[in-house]
Parts: sequence; C-alpha cells; structure tokens
Amino acid sequence: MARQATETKRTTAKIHDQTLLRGDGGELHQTRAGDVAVLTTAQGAPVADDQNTLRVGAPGPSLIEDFHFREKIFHFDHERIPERVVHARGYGAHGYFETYESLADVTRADIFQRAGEKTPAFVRFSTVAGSEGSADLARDVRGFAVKLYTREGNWDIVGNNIPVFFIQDAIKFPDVIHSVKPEPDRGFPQAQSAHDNFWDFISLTPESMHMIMWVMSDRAIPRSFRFMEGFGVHTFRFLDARDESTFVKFLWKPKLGLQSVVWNEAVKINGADPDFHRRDLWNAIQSGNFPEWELCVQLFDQDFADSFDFDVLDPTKLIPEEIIKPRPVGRLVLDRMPDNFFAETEQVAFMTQNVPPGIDFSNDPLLQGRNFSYLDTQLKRLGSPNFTHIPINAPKCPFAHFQQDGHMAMRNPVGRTNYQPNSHGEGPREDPVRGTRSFREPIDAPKARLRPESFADHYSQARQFFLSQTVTEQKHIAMALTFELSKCENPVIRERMVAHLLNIDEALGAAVADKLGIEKLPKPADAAVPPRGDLPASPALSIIENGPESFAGRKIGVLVSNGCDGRLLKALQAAADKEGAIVELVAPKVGGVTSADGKHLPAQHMIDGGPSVLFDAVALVLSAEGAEMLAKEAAARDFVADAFAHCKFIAFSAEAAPLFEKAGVAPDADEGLVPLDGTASVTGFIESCRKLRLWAREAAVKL
Ligand code: HDE
Repeated sequence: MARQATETKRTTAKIHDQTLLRGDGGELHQTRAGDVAVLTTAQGAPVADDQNTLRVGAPGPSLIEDFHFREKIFHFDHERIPERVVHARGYGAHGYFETYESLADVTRADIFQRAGEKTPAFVRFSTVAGSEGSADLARDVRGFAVKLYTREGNWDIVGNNIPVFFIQDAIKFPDVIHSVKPEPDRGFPQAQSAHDNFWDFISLTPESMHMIMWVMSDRAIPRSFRFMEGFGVHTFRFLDARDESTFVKFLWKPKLGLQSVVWNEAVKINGADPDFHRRDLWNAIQSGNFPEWELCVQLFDQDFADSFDFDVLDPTKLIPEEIIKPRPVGRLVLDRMPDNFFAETEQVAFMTQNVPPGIDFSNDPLLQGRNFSYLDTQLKRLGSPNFTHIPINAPKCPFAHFQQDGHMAMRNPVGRTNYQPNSHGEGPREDPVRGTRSFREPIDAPKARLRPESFADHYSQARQFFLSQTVTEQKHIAMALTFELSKCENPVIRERMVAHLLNIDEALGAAVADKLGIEKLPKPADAAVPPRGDLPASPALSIIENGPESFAGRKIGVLVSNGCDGRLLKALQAAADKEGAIVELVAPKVGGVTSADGKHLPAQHMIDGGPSVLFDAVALVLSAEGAEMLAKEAAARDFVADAFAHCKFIAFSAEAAPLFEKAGVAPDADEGLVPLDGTASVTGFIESCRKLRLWAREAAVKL
C-alpha cells in the first residue's frame, strides 16, 4: 500500500534583498531575505528542502537529478585536506608586531626602519609528532611559527620553542620524523616519542643529544603557549643598505615568563581537556588578556663566529645568552582569534624562504633544506600553486607578477601583457635597488656530500644544558628519560641510550640505568671528538630561573560547596583581580552553589569535569557539611591529592579539614598549604602563588 509522504513544514521567506558577498576574500555566497539568510546551493540557487532527498515515493529510490543533494555530499566528501606531515596539530591567532627602534644600521628590512611601526602578524603554535586530533599536552617540541605581513613582503619566522634541533642535515629529516611517528606496521603510538623506533634512531644519532636534553626537560610540556619562548634556531643574516652582513639569531621572550607542567599532570590534563592549550589561548584572547612576546636578536659578526667554541651554522648548537645578550627589538601582541579555524589556521602556509629584502639565509644545512621543503609541502597540502591567493597567505603589501592560471586561480594578470620584458610598456619590472639581494659570499669548495668537522662535538652543549638546570629540573629530565626508555621493548636500545647519557653526565646516566634495571653500566659511547671541559652554566636555559614575577595570567580553581563563606570568596576574587589572575569555581553540581549569606554563586565546572590539573593553584572554600560530603567523592579527593602532589599552592577554609584527611594530605604539611582565616590571609596566598610551585615538596610526594 502506497504511503503518504509527509510534507516537511518550512517557512518560505520572501526574497527581497539579494546580497552577493563574493569578494577576493572568498566569503560565502549569501542570499538575504530580511535578516534571515536563505540557504542556497554553492551555485546560488535557493534551496526549498534541506531535510529530504528527492526520491520516487516516500521510501523509494533516490534520483540522480537531485543536484542539491549531490553537491552537498560531494563537497562533504572532499572537506579534508592532507594534514601537515609534521606539526599537524596547531592553533593560531592574529596580532601585530611593533618595532621598538630603527635597526637601519644593521638591516635594510623595512619592518625594522621606523620605531613604533605596527606590522600585522599571524602566529601558529603546534606540536610536532601527533595528528591533527591528538592531545595538546604530548611530550613534544612546540612549533612557534610567525608570519609578519611587512610592507616588503611576508616574512615567516618558522621557529620552535626549543633553540636547537635533532639533526644537522635536512636529508635526515624524513628519518627522524618517521621514527617518532606511529610505527608503520602497528599504527601506534600516537603523539608519543616513548617507543622503540624513536629511541633506536636517536641512540644511533649522537648529534641529537643536545636536543634530547631539551625535549626530555619540562620545555616539552609547557603550561600554555603564552608561557613559552620561541626560537628561529638557525643563524640568519641581516643585510644593510650596502649589503654588509651581520649574523643574527631570533628569540621570542614571553612577557608572562616561562612555565611548564609536570609529567604526571600532563597525562591527566590530556584526559581532562585534550584542548588545554587551545582553550587557554582562546580564553585569554577572548577576555582581552592579550599575550605578548618580545622579539630579541643576538647579533654577531664573522670574527665572533670564527672565535666561538662551536660552529654558528650547526643547528644543534646555541649561543648562550650570557655570551651574546639578546637585544629586544620589538613586541608581538596576539589580540584576535581567527574567524574560521580552517580558512586561517589550517590553510596558513609558513615558509622559511619567505624573507623580505634585508634578511638573508646562512649556510646552515638544515635551513638550506627547509627552504626547499616548505614550498613543496604547500602544493601537496593546499593542492594548488595558487595557495598565495588564500587570504591568510596573501601579502598585505602591493604585489605584481606574471604568474597565472593553475587550479583555483583567483586573480590573473589583467590586460594583454603576461611576460617581461615587453614592448607594450605594461606590467611590473624588477627594481635592483629595492629588490631582494643575497649576500655575495665567495665560495670556493668541492662539490661533495660532507659534514663539517666543526659540527662534531655532540655532548658539550648537552652537558651545559643539563648543568644549567635547577636540581628539580634535572630530576625531571632523569624521570622523563626513564619513562620514555621504559617503553622501549628492546634492551639494546635502552643500553645504547645510557651509553650516551654517561657522556653528558655520569650521575644522570647512572640514575636512569638504575631505574631501568641495568645492573652493569655500559661503556660510555664513543665520541667523534673528545667533549670540551665543563662549559659555564647558563641560567637562561632554566624554566624555573625564568618564571614570572607575578601570578598574572594564571588560574586559581576554587572548590566550593553550599553554605561556604561568601566574603572569603569575594576577597579571593578581589586579590586575584588585582594580580591579573583568573578565578574559576568548581562545584559539586552543575549550576553552582549558594553561599552562607544566601547568594547564588555560578560555577564554571562541576567537580568531575574540573580537576585541579586544570589550574595553577587551588583553594577550598567549603562549609563543614560540604567538606564531609565531598570527602566521600573520589573526584574531590583527587582534586586535593593531585594539587598537593603537583606541588601547587593550596589555600583552604578551616572547614575543609575532613576532605584533606580523606585525600591523605596533612593540612599543615608545608608552607604551600595556606589556611584562610580572614581576608588578609588571602593576599598572602596570592603572593605565595607567584612562585607557581613549592618545589621543596617534591621530595616528599615522590612525583
Ligand atoms: Fe619544519 N616543516 N622542517 N622545522 N616546521 C614543516 O611545512 C622541515 C624544522 C616548523 O604552523 C612542514 O607547512 C624540514 C626546524 C614549524 O604551519 C614541512 C626540516 C624547525 C612548522 C617541514 C624541518 C621547524 C613546520 C610541514 C629539516 C624549527 C609548522 C607543514 C630540515 C626551527 C608551521 C609545513 C605551521 C612545518 C619541513 C625542521 C619548525 C614538511 C625538511 C629545525 C613551526 O615543510
């Protein structure tokens, strides 16, 4: 029996205002009816029914003539583009760069000519190994890629949050990346270096040892993009108006100081909020707390390069800040999130070879290789040589060239002339004065596959990094190495790594070997050249030594219950506001609590969704009943136990005692536990929080 098809009820709006939003920016077509946009196909035809395909009869076969259905599914089927082969997971924001002073004496780069000049910027932060959907707190290097839309072309500083790299020659890049990515037969582990393939490659590649010290340090588990440094890594050149060269290294210093989390916390953050870093940047910018970095340069000449202990072209080495003090030359402010993640953050194409006149490359073999790779990869990922037509990649200065056609060409040369020289007197011509010129470096050398001998010392700076860390940080490095190597199934790989560690620091090698159950220490690895004696410690390399001066930009999670002291909370909020810190309430139920004075206090989190790992410090403002009730809940006990184990400062009202007891924490265990016995004590608590963590507790909690 034929069934009656149900007619979908819908409102047919009268179309009286057809606004076609189709600019070079590629905005969406929109056909407007009053304030309600009418849904159209991509060809602009208004759609009458978007709920049912066109079929013969109610359950009957679908018709191929349903162009709306076909277009919709066709487009959906093609929504994904290849993710970046590395740095797939990332998050971007817009902002500007402000030049502090003219650097005309060293570079003719237009961006550095005028003090106070503001240049639009787009920044993308990323992890390296994981896929686009992986968690933010993987132990990994962070990408720190900056696109500056200067008046003389786009300048991309495609850097990392670590100033050195794993390898010295770009030809090894596919190998190091293959080794860290999921193993090809089994397809795991995702976003992790803790597996045989990675440590196999690393232990066979001594040049990676300096970088390994950095990636096993807390640098690889940053608390926020806002609290990370950025580094251009390679040595570049500045060229002045006469093409005289000065070597330069680029460093970004966060105004809010450095901060990382601890590994046990990172693992839990990944479960509680895999988007922890994204959300942090989004919230900061949306609430007007714009993160800021200073761009610093280390400038030096050939004489310095010749006299320095290491080759300045070796990307596994850095120049300690105590030897060449970074000079601040401008600031970067991020003040606007993209309107659309895909259009901007996903489609942005960074390229090391994007340099304006006045900035030039050095012969660092890694940089030279990158200059090839970044253009090539955009074609694969974005699918057309016209990727510069995408607004996020287009220069914001005037540009003119004869490149034409190709997939998705959005603008082609206008007029008859598409070549030069021409006798029509049309079109752009070169400008030898304004245009990019390279440093005229005389080179007289054989063509060969060579590795400079000056790149051969792989252990001295690794040791310098290790010795420049505080005892706490050194312990974290040992723990990270132990954890990672414990995940290797092959004991040969573990021993080979320990043999390298013994060259970096004997005690470190022995401590890791002990935890790995290696009873007899292996012979230290053969070094290509004998390591130098101890280099002086460089305090600039420690995170703890370079923390913030205040608690600004950090977050306090306050566990509250019905009947809690509203005045205490108000005082806490006021003190946090004064400091520039954020308070979020965590309540037993969604919706919030009612304080003793009858006020409703909305909460941002329910206890199961608001563990203490999401905060930099915590407070417990509870009624006696609330504390009794929460003491029975695992999530509340973990809130306290984790905050304590992660060495955070914890403030608490006297009523919170039963919860402490059940969480296994003595409320008077150390000075990081701050009783709130009146509004004055709140100020003391916020002041303690400036230290971020009470590291002295770490020995007791055995993290
Ligand atoms: Fe990259 N790298 N890289 N890299 N890299 C890419 O380019 C490559 C290296 C860095 O947010 C790719 O557009 C080679 C060092 C960042 O979009 C690719 C070598 C440093 C980003 C590529 C290196 C970086 C990338 C993949 C060895 C720190 C993300 C997608 C010679 C100074 C940019 C893309 C973004 C991305 C190649 C080594 C930083 C394949 C061959 C060293 C921050 O082109």
